Amino acid sequence: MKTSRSEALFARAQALIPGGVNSPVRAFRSVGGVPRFIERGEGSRIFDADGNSYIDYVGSWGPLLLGHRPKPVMDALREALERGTSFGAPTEGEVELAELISQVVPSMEMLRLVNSGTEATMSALRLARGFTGRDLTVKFEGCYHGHVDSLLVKAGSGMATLGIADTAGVPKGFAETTLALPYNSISAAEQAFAERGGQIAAVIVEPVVGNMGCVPPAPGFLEALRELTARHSALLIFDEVMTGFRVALGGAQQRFGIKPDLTTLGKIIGGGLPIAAYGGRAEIMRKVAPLGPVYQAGTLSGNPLSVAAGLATLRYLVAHPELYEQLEARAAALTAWTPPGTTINRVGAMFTFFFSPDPVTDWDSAKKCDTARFGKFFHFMLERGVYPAPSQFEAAFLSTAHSEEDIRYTVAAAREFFGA
Ligand code: KE4
Repeated sequence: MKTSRSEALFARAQALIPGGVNSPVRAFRSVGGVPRFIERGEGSRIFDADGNSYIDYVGSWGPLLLGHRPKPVMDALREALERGTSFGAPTEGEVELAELISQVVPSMEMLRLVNSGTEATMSALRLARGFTGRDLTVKFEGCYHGHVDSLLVKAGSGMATLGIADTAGVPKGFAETTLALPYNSISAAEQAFAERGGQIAAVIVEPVVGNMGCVPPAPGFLEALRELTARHSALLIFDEVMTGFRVALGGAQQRFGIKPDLTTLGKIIGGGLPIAAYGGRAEIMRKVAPLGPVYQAGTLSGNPLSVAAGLATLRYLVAHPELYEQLEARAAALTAWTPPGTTINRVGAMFTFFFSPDPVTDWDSAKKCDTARFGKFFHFMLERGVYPAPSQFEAAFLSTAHSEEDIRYTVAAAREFFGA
């Protein structure tokens, strides 16, 4: 496969941009090789600077549930561009998008639009602290909620010991406001609340994890978090930036029947443009400026282009609920065969092939994967025009644009790898 243009572009990029990329996972560091510089996308495919085409299972890391350049979104953007790009003032589209999100995710009685998932989770945490008057946050190892200072932590030694910064640049004091617990461990959550319940402002959780690879909640786990937070007057925050509108129209909270106090959304609600949201019980959201004492702001929050793309995407999904059955069926077909020595986790149209023969239910079991063998699999598939997520610890995503032929071709290539 010719990659000379990607190689040349990568060399130029690295001269000015750290790692040559604007987000670390794109650098292929864990799988090696040269990242492909993508020129365009169409439907289920992306096309790189050397003219190679790939069946795309990254989908911009989740936003492109309708595939690349879906007509409703392209038409809405062209129409919005005729009216301008940004006004720094309220617009009708923001009201319509807020109404639509609240209609589909009824736990979000009120919500605020922001520009990235990180902004959404950072704002939700600040709001939870402002509402409860408490400082501590509980998160789970292997979950990622954006590059929020206090959330870039790893677990302390004991179950309920305070977090330790997992990156340079985060003050010890920030890291120590977070408890990092094992995902799917009800006992660890119970112990943390037994020891520090009165100090915990919120539990933030990926209700289906995408960021250690796809890991579903164990039966009873989310229910236990709901009961524990309610009992201790802490807030339950569902980070549905990835699962929102993906694992069901109403997200994981609809699929699993749990009502969180706050929810963060992103990715799909922007149809590929920068947008995210946080929202929940009106009583809590009324604490947000200018109504209340918790400050949060953003120059391009609710900007007309992102809102137009988001509205077009969500209106299409609401009008075509049958797409979720199609996604379920095709994702099931893609993951029907479990290659030897691997474990497949899937919820709806997000999934991961783990290179481990054992179940993957949390970060401890995920990190046992043979990442070197994953890297070989990744490049084997890339050479055959299939673009998986370039890391064992990321979810892969199916879109409504992926055809049955795409699925057949992908499975055949994977069988060839394992056969070989
Ligand atoms: P952003 O700030 O990247 O828009 O969203 C952060 C975020 C928050 N919550 C969840 C559950 C997320 O999955 C993310 C971002 N997801 C990663 C994919 N692992 C984005 C890819 C990247 O970092 O480039």
